[in-house]
Amino acid sequence: MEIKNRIILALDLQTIEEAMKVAGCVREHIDTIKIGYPLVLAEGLKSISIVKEEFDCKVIADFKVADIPETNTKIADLTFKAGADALIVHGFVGEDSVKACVDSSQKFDREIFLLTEMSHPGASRFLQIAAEEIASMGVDMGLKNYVAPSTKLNRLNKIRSIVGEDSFIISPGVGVQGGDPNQTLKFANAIIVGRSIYSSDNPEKAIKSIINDIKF
Ligand code: O7M
Repeated sequence: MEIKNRIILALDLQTIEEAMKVAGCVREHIDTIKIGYPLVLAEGLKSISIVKEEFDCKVIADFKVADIPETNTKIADLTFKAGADALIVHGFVGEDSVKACVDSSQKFDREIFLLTEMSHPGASRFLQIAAEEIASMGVDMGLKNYVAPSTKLNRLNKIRSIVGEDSFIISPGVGVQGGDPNQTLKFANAIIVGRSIYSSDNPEKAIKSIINDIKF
């Protein structure tokens, strides 16, 4: 996936009006938006098509899908039917559950991202232990898109070494959670940024400052 300025906006607002306002402020600088539960639970799945139509952008649906295969299929089918270009899927649930989402993505000619390890401190207790095996499972399944944390660079580096240089890693945790854009982009293809942009008094200034800091 090509991502303008290597930045994905995490649009974790809870009204479509606020979401459109923030995305409108930064529209010149991005072409990929991540929409997750905060906006979709507040405003519905239609948020995906509303954002796509207004900003002519790619939408990654962050539903961290983690259920049995049959339920995953339903979730993925609904998400792709709603217009999402890609869906984020948890890896810890195992190959059959992930495959259900892969099959759905292929049916709709869309993509999935496999979530290997998470950025928050609590993830170190359970998910970190499984993360390398999750990444290896993704490789065995032929997957090319991954999510790995910017807040734990040694872990991000490790995941990169497992999935290989030709895989595409997107990395959350930059900014408020402590991750650094340049350090992260040594190992990841793109960063995911939410609050540093949407909670700023001036979202456009905030994104420009991140872009200026990134040494391409
Ligand atoms: O920049 P923030 O901290 O305001 O937002 C980060 C976004 O990335 C937010 O939408 C989180 O839900 C998401 N995220 C993480 O912060 N950590 C993770 O490990 C994984 C994700 C994510 O996007 O998962 C796919």
